Amino acid sequence: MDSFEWLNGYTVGYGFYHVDFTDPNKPRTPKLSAHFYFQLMKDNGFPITEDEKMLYGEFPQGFLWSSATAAYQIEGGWRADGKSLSIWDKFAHTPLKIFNSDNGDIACDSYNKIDEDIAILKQLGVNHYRFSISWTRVLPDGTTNHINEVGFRYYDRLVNALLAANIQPHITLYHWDLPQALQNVGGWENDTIVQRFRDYADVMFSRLGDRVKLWVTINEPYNVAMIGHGYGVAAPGISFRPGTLPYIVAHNLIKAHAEAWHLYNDKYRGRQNGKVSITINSDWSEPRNPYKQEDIDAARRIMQFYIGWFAHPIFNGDYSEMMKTIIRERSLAAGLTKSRLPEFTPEEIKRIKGTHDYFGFNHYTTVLAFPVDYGNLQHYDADRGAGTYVDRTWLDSGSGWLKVTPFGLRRILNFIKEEYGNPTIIITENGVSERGPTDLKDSHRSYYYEKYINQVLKAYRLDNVDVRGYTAWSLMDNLEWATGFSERFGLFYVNRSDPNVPRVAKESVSFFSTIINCNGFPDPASGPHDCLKPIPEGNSTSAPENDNSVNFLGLRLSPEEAETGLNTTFALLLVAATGAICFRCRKKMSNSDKLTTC
Ligand code: PNW
Repeated sequence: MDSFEWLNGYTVGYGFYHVDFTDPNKPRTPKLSAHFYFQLMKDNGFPITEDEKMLYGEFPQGFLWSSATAAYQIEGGWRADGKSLSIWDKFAHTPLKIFNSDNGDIACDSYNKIDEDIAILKQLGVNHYRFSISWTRVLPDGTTNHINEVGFRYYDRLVNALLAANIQPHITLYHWDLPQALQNVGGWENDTIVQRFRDYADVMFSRLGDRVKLWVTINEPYNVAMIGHGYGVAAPGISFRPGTLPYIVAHNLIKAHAEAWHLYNDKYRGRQNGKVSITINSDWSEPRNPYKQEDIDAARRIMQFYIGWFAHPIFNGDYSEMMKTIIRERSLAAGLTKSRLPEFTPEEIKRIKGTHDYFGFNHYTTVLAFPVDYGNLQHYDADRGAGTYVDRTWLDSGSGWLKVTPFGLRRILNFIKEEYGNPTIIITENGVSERGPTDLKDSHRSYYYEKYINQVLKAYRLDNVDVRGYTAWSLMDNLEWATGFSERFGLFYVNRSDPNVPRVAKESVSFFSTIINCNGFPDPASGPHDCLKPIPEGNSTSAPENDNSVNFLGLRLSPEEAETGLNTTFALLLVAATGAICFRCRKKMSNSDKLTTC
């Protein structure tokens, strides 16, 4: 237990038990390490845990393998061909907002590099590609008053090129780059945004929906509401009403998503037969001390205020009772006349509930939760009443907020299954960053993907979570928002000092593409497995579910090509084999081997 530590007195505690020296009874409370040591003694050592064990096995047929990017982070061409400015163009050109004064003016120049981007997707072997549309490239003033045909053509060509490469597009309509013209009239705070977003979605569904079957309306509404309008470290950079504005913004984001989904459902689904949903991000939150009820409650509050803020209205109907009660009580206690959390009308609750065709989910890391009392501070963080920290033994990444915690992914997938009615889940982002000098030997990324994807496999096979797809963030190094180009999430390195902005594979590319090629983790005990062999560049064998191509000698061919190939090879084989068989059999027979080996 903590005790008198010589020259340091009672300021330093070495104990498994905390001792409260201010209390005359000197009560002892176990620290987490006491539980750990207890377990160690019980196990008499360090047996490998369930979390750490590797599970061998495959994902279901037709599993969606993808990689993701977002328009502002990769496209560049910030004023090309009639594109107007978004809130991120403005934010990035405001001094001191972005690390190193980086901006997305050129970024990875993807606006001029469709062929290069398709080439690296093929090299990776994905069957889907998730990217987003720059709203101001298509609708410069944010409204349908003027459609910028030249800007639209970029996406039209990109979609066609993807399909020609047998890669299905997965399009995000809103990945944070709101037209500045709409921000000038209040942006997400003004509820006219709901109709504006619906109009924009209408243009995109009508023009691309014949070829695009997977849509995300809004990426990470939590970040838009909280990081953009609460903490203010993302565009539009507002932070002076953290107790009200994020809730108003979130309310409009949810309504905008629901209207876009209904529009698709009513007007396009019959003809286009695609799937539309929202992508919600969340960390997994563990209690700091799993034996302490206050910490368990704090971890629960974090989940309800993070993933639940958006998932509850869309999957279960309305905000959770927890959010409604806490925010109402804290608002009234501060002398306000009503809750700072806006209310949905009964009609709105009904209209929003069920507006999903799958659960789009972004996940990176886990936090440890403990309760914090902020008095009557009117702030989202104070409403949540919890603080977070991380275990210092967790592996680091290039981003301060991201620790390598694979176990959390399986737990949060199970949480989604239990809490939101066992939805079909598509993981729309997961990945890890590095910073510092360029190093193509990114073993930390291969490690991250192996461990996280294996947890997805456990969720699917052992827990019956209906997970149908996995998307790696990101295809290439890109503008990591306020931290600029300093934090790099890419599978491909992008050399931005070369005018051609070439993409160069990091080592994790072949690692990830092998997982895709094997559709999981084949058991070495039943090997050797062909899928583990290195894939020749640009010769991926993965194919989407609805693709009618066939695997012929490790190549993806159309049935016609395969038939021609088969006939030719058969003829060649006949000629070659006649001699070879006779030769081998003669040889073996003379060695008195069994004939069956021939
Ligand atoms: C997501 N956090 O953002 C975004 O969808 C991507 O555009 C981004 O590049 C990627 O994750 C990596 O950051 C996040 O601080 C940004 O917890 C920040 C956080 C989480 C997600």
